Amino acid sequence: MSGKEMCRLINNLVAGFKMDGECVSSYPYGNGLINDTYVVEVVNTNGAKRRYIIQRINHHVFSDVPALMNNIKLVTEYLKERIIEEGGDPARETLTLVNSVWDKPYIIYENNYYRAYDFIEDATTYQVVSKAEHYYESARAAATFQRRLIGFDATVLHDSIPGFHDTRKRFAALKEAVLNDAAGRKSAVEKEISFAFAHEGVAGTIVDLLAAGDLPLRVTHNDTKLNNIMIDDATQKGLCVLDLDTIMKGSALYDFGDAIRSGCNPCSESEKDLSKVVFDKDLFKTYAKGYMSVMGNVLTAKERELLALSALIMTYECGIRFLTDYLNGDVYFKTTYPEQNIDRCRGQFKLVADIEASLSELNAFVASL
Ligand code: ADP
Ligand code: GN1
Ligand code: MG
Repeated sequence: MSGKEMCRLINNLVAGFKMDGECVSSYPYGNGLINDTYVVEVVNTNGAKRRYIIQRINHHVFSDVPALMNNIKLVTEYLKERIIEEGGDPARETLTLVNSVWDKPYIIYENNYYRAYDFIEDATTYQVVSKAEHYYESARAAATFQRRLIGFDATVLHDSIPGFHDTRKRFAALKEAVLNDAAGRKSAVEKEISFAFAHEGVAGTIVDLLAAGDLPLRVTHNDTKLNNIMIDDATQKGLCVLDLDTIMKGSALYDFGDAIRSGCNPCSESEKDLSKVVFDKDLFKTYAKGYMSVMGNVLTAKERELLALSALIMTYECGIRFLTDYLNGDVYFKTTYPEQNIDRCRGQFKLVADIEASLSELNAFVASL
């Protein structure tokens, strides 16, 4: 999109949302792999400036955007009540949707869906862990998010991506991608395909226990990677859990495992040099401590027992999703260069191997908490 086109788009969107003022600047923002995020700065008639987030929601990934937005509306309203009860700040500890001038939490404009949020100032989302304390605090924030939603009626939630963390279904999608070889890339990634097939055995673990009723269904976030958790710049505490598109019924293990997958890696997700991609056991322990300090007395014995294994499963699942997308020709995750999805897959598989080698130590640590 040219600068001029973007200006026109953003100006029209600002006029369509109940935003306090005229747009004076806007720019693309963040590192999300799914939606397009922009910051807009507006000035009101008194000259006061404030910022908002505007997002184009990826309607190829989310097939029913109105139902998805209703999930976000219900959950953020519920969270605000809990935060007020706890004496917290409802404007900073969860997202605040900006309604459209037609009183909807989204706008349809030129065949795309857009939503807007108040910009949460003076807080940061990190791409990699720079301080162990941040990671500890991010664990407490993700766990607090789960804890605050314990009383929320999960039956009202729409499944924004059915089977999102059904790892067995993800494996079936990989098998299909291998068969189709749509982008003609299969022969170059035989090693990764073999790794994925050799680990198929873990794919059913969580889903089967959920189906048997041996793990509880909870309201979960399902995308707790590090850059979806804001850390308050002033207090250095976990502040707000962002990116609420995938709130659905699920297992607490999905959120724990995904946070470990993304945080216990000193490198960016696309690091090519695998000698640098090393699973950080100390950070695992830091996160587990933070998470258990909030959720420890809520989790069942089975959930606690599977915390370390869930890290392996979620990392494996993410790896096979990147591999599937690579084979399909990069149709799902955003990429900035052609090999990026396979680089991401290799990074995740390196972490899987590391977690596998340390599993008994990680299990023993969780048991000691
Ligand atoms: P995606 O689904 O594409 O990952 P996110 O909702 O995670 O999109 O947003 C991308 C990034 O934008 C986040 O990682 C965060 O840095 C920033 N962001 C999102 N919402 C807000 C907000 N309300 N205030 C400040 N920053 C935000
Ligand atoms: C996507 O939206 P974002 O960038 O926070 C993806 C996650 C993956 C992650 C990998 C809806 O998360 O499931 O784990 O990329 N979100 C969706 O980085 O598919
Ligand atoms: Mg995100």
